[in-house]
Amino acid sequence: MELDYHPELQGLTLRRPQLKLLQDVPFPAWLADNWETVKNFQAKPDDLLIATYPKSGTTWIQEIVDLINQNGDVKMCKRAPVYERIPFLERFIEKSTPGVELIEKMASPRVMKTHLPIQLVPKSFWEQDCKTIVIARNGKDNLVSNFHFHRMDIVMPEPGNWPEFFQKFLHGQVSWGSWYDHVKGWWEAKDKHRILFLFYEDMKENPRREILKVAKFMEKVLEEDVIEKIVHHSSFEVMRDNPMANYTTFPMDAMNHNISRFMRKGEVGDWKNHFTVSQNEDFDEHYERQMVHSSLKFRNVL
Ligand code: PPS
Repeated sequence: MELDYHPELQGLTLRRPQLKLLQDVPFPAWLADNWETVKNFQAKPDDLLIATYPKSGTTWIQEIVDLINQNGDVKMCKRAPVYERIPFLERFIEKSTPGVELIEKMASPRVMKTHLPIQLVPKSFWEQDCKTIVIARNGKDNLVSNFHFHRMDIVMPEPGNWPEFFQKFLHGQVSWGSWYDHVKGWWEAKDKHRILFLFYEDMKENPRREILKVAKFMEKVLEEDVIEKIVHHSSFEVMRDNPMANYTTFPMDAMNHNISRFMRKGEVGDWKNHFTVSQNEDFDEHYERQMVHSSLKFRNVL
């Protein structure tokens, strides 16, 4: 594992943050405490925003977008870790450059990621009519991935044990709030702004088809051999073994891959290895109530 990419961060004594409410949505304290900076972020018209609920396939889309922008030049895509090539807008970690500052130093056209729910996205993105790529993942797998991520990433609040985290997730008492509100909010916004809405399950089913949708949205025309390269280099196995895509360049005292790898399984349906029969019934019943009025449909949920 690469450990010296961020010498300034080695030996940090990071403590897990508390959750703090911001307009009724819970966030890690490091974000809530820096909210004004995020809120006042100035977007530019050619900015591309990748917006997701955490653990929905954000990094996957980041890698694909960068591969498209670099016309499949894999070496160029290894110029820096993915979180520096495409910074996280609302990230504020002790001693490291805030996401906003990384973005401000970038040349246009800039690409950045956010996990913000639609109602909290800085208004400059809409004033500038920026494009946004959203990827959503079925709630059950999202819950499982989120649980393991909380275990390994110290900058996330304490997850508790599996049954505890399960309940917190269902009731939206986790960072970036309710999965239901988040996905429904972005789904409803998709016809009002320039938004491409993708599903993790579709990407798994046919990555080539979804990559072509992304390229079209970015107004890029790709040669056949470039498409092949992008499909290959954005596959789970290749990204898992690529230090510039798999977060192993991040200091171990922030993300501990011995507890759970960032690139953990990358599958659809892993929830079946975690949910008890009664948890599954609880989830389905809750899901039904939350989603009854929405036209948003996920596969592999029930
Ligand atoms: S984060 O921290 O919110 O940015 O995480 P995010 O990137 O959204 O989600 C991480 C999960 O996505 C899986 N992943 C992939 N799946 C399939 N193919 C590719 N290429 C890929 N890249 C990342 C990653 O393994 C996490 O899911 P789980 O289920 O935990 O394995």
